[in-house]
Amino acid sequence: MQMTFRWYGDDDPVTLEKIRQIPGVEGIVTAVYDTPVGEVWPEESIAHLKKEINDAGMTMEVIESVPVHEDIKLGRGDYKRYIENYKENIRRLAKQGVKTIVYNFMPVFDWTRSQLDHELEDGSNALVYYKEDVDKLDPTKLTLPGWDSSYTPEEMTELINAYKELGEEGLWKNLEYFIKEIMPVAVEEGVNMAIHPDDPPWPIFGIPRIITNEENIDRFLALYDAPNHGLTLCSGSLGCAASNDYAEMAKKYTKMGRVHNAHIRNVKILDDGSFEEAAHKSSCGSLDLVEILKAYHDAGFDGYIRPDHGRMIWGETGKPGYGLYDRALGAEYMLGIWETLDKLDPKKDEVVEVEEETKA
Ligand SMILES: [Mn+2]
Repeated sequence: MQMTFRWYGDDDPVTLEKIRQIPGVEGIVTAVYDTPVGEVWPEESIAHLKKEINDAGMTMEVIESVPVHEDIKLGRGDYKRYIENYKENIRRLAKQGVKTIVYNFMPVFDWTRSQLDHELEDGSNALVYYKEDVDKLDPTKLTLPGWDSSYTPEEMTELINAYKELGEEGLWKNLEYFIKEIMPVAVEEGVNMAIHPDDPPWPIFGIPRIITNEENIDRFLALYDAPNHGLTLCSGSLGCAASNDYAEMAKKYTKMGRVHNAHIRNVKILDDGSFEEAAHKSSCGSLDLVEILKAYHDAGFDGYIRPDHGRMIWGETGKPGYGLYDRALGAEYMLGIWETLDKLDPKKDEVVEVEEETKA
């Protein structure tokens, strides 16, 4: 397991110098943010990012995300050119030592929340999703950090209608086409592709969402038979639906060798299915982090892991979900659980004893 931390580049107030002071964080998860979606990332930009990160004493083996253009998801317009560009990005990233690329196949809207600074009982702020509030939102006039805000309300209406018409099966068809195009390149380059589940894992605004539960993840993995075709298993996304048993999924897909990247965070599911993002500690939310990390540990997980979102605490301001302090606490909590699991693992002792006997 390698502990990593997301960093939004030179504009991120959470600097690499600060991240390197979090004990146990070895890798940075980042992306080239100034190239329009669908275009090829300049090699100099990738090399520059890598150099900055390496100079700060950390690795750049995970890229999150190389976004998938809406034309690819809709199978229209310039989708063939965008897929060729995508393949070129895989090649260029592989050349700089990138091992895992995160992407998602969520139509139009990336992660969705009804409020980004909801005050919790302890005075900290967290992102929340209250179903009642989301139902009242007008998706054509809505914008959240990380979303493409370049659409006019008219363009947004057209896009939403196109997805409604495409439907779930149409979206599956376009995902399958995309996977069959890019995976041979990823396999050749030795890169793991790790799809991020939809957040939240249910359809919003009448638009289909498909990477939402075990049945659909099974269907997704069956699209291409190679270990490189895998997952970013995010507890903060899949864990929002009480019907998803995240620890079970972690165990199952790790044993299959398909979890290349794990996003871990707690979430408090409310009675009506709404949810609040919570501190990592098990008692703060609906997920049992010890059970989850034990599932990964016992299945022999050797991929990348990172704290997902964090709350804003101690007066910190900045990018919602991506402050320094609460994510650092999350990383330490997880590393503490992992170290305990390692030390209490009876299998570890067996290995050590065998080694000692061989030496003697
Ligand atoms: Mn995530």
